[in-house]
Amino acid sequence: MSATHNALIVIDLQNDFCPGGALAVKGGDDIIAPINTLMPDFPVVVLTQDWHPQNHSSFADQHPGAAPFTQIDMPYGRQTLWPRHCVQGTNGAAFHPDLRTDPADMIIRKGFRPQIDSYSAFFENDHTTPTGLAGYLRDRGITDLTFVGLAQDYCVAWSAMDATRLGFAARVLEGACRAIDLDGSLAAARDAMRTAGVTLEA
Ligand code: VGL
Ligand code: ZN
Repeated sequence: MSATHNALIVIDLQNDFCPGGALAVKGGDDIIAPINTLMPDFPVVVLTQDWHPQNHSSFADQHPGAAPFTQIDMPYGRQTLWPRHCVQGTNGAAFHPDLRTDPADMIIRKGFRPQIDSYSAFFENDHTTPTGLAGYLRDRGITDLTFVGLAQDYCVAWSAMDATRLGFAARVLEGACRAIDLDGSLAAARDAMRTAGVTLEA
């Protein structure tokens, strides 16, 4: 895997997505040691960080009467409402303390605009507004991406599907991901990823 055109993309390994966090993913911290072990195999390592302002529109508490894990219509499409999580500068938004961050060449933040969510590392949820990650990877000659992290059925899946749409080869190491699995969202995401040409590996 040390071929110079490969990058490891570690999605949202932050305290709020790990047990005890505001939007905890079951077993989210189980994948940290394996991910740390993978890092030296890749010439480029990128970490993403969900990074929301206090008044982010994906928070259920910004919509009077709305409960977390329900959906609303936003100008860019359907949006699931989440418990308040990964607020900029809080401990919940920090990387899990066991995650190695020194090997990362690049840390990209997303979801910082109040009016739009950003699951993907490449585009906000309008599928149009870029984060800049594609340009960074292309400038570095990267063609093949390996995705790990949280949550497999949201930010990992949306990132991997955008990667194939952008012309990168994309694979997801499922053993190094954990899912929220809301109403069958993991099965749906796995089907959608396969249809998009993402390789799912154990
Ligand atoms: C995520 C829901 C809300 C994720 C981020 O990292 O998968 N999910 N914000
Ligand atoms: Zn979020």
